[in-house]
Amino acid sequence: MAQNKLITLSEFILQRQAEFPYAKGELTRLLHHLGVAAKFVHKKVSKAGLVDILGSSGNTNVQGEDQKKLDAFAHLEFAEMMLASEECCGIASEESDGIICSDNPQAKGAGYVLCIDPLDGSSNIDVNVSVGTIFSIYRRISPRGQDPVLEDFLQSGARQVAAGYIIYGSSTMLVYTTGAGVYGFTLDPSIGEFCLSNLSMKTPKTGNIYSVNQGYFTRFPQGIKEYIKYCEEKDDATNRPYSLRYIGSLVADFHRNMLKGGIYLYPPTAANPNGKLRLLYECNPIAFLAEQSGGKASTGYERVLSIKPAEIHQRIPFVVGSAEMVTKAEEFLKMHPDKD
Ligand code: P6P
Repeated sequence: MAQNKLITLSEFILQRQAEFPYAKGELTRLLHHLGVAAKFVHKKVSKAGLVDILGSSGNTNVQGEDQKKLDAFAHLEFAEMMLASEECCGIASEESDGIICSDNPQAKGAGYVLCIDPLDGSSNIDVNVSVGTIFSIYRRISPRGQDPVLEDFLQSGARQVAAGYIIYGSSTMLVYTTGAGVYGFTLDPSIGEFCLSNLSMKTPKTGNIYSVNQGYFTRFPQGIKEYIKYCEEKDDATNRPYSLRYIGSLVADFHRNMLKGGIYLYPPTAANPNGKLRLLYECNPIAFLAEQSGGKASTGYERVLSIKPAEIHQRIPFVVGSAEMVTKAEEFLKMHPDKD
């Protein structure tokens, strides 16, 4: 029987290079460097309990959140590796207030910018629950040869040329899209390579899993409350009640729902009228993957990928997953408009 040929990430990207809109090898090198940085972060995450990398760094990040040591490590690892690739001229990171550029003239001449959440769900690190890196890549608008400008990062999500995540879970996987489907690679630590494991990932049209922080139920808009009640009601014809699965790590919840079918919701509350998740480096890349795998991503009212960002750390309400489930949630929000 033919041995299934092992296809590494680098080999796959090269094979598919012809499909990239700008097949000059630049995006190939960018994705390759991303994979290398992911291996370094994997190494630290996989033995976090054994090295002095757990716990708080003692700093708070620009979001005012406690910055974990591993957050800071992952941020530096990806920032240095991506700028060193000389294909990325600047980075917008959850862990940095402003844009990160390089003094290297080669990097200034690069054609891409990166938006990244270096380690999402980091509050889970100390309790050994899956965490993830989320990334989004755009072609720069500003001319090459100078530092990037804010406009390079404030492009709508529909203009992403690549996006994906690395999930550091029972195995470490890199999942990405360049707009021609979603592909998953599993890290084989014995050879240090990400190997193709999921060809053309598809989100089931519907499912019976809903992911939301039920503890905030009383603070949600009426339409979300009604949708959650709908998920909890018994109805054999529509396979309800659904199961509530909420890991507290967007990448882990999204990855499971993409494979099995399901919906993830991070709604607005009075205290956080735009929700918690960031548009540039959480919602847009996940929305690109969702749509490329046949799913759907909205704020509950509008398509995420159509939003023109106003600032790099902008937050939006987020509903993502199986297309029919997201549509149903949107219908409840329409039926129960928020009282002003
Ligand atoms: P809460 C992690 O901080 C994160 O950004 C997502 O990964 C996760 O789904 C969500 O926030 C958890 O937030 O408020 O429910 O603890």
